[in-house]
Amino acid sequence: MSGKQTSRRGFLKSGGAVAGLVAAPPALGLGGAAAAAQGPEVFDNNDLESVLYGRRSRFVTTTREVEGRSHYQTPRVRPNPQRPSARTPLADLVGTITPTPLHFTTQHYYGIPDINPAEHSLMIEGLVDRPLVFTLDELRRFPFVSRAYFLECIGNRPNPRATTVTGTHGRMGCSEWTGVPLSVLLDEVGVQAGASWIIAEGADGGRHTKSVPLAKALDDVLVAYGQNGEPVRPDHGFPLRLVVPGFEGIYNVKWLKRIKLVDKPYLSFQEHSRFLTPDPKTQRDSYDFGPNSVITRPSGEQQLQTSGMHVISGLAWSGGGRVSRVEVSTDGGATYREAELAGPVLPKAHTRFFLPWRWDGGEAVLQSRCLDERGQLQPTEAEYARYWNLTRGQLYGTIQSQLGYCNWIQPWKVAADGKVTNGLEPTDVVVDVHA
Ligand SMILES: Nc1nc2c(c(=O)[nH]1)N[C@H]1C(S)=C(S)[C@@H](COP(=O)(O)O)O[C@H]1N2
Ligand SMILES: [Mo]
Repeated sequence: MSGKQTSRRGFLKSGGAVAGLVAAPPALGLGGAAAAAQGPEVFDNNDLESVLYGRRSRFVTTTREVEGRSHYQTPRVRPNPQRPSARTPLADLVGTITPTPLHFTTQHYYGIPDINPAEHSLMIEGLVDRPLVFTLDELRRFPFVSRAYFLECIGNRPNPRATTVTGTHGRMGCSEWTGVPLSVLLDEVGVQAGASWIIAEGADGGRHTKSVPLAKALDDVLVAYGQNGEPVRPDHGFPLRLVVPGFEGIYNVKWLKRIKLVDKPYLSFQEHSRFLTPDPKTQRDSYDFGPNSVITRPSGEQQLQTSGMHVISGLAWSGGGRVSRVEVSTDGGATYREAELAGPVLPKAHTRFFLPWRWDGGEAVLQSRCLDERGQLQPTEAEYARYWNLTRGQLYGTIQSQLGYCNWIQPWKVAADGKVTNGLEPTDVVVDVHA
């Protein structure tokens, strides 16, 4: 093992090693802790259980990260603390699709329902010609699409207190969703003149409800039954969920059971409880999320072992469509270079980028910025604050959902000893609510 390690480093030092690095990642749990940790037991890769339902190597131990308490002044709103939310371990992932068991999950109030798909149905009613109830079986008889879309909670925000990229951006994932375009079902029921919004409702105890503009519903919204090639898992809405590409996560109603066509948006509980703000200049709803990106490697708590060739890699995405360009800076934003986009660049989906980088062993500040196909450029923290006329205290002391989409740039600082830490200036108060 150490022999291999040494020879790989020798190879890297001798240069021209970028391809080697990509072809032979040391382990998915990059650097130190995760790579060193091992599963609790030795299991047999050849047993029937592994044949029937594949499992990962016992040397890969990455898990989701359970959400801690919100800021101490934030009242405990969840009566079901046994079922916390959890973040995606972004630093340990490669590519663009989030493995479903590692996809973040946000849970409001009532836990995960145990739904028998044979007894579940979707009702579409309200301002329609023919109210209809669709069983799962009936939905499977309609034309469908499979599309990769990111799903992100408004609770994601660069955070000076967070030590890892999971802490700053772990409330997101990207899946291939399969389902019936809502436009197809709306065609079936016949939308009446005067309808301009839909209300979507879930079957969880809290009856999670969200208003969605009809124009969006007719555009690219899906009634999804598949996620990454299998039925949507219970965490994520089994057996049916709404997928509202590029919009705030809260729109993506899980355990979807009812859609009502209405003539105006309704302020549901979820929409007023933590989403209203006294300042009319700040937005209540985040429709299309703006351009965003973050470096996942190297990122907080990772350790560069040696100077020389590295690859800086991360994710870029935008609710406004495709990522058109990602730029990476190694000097805290003084200069930027264009990164390469690895893999397909799909609208409203995570796009993996990388930039080969020769580390000279000195201090560096790594950060990325995304330009999307609408020409929108990801702002710095200072630009964001100036635009909304907010102090740094307000930027981090306000609940995320009351600020709007927090897409400013997240820098990572590399010290001379190779240790990577959060590059944002410290601040006194950080409110962190997983909305
Ligand atoms: N029925 C229902 N749908 C829901 C929620 C919920 O609590 N109940 N949470 C919403 C929020 S705030 C987010 S960010 C996403 C999270 O989806 P995920 O758990 O599949 O990652 O689901 C949304 N849909
Ligand atoms: Mo959310």
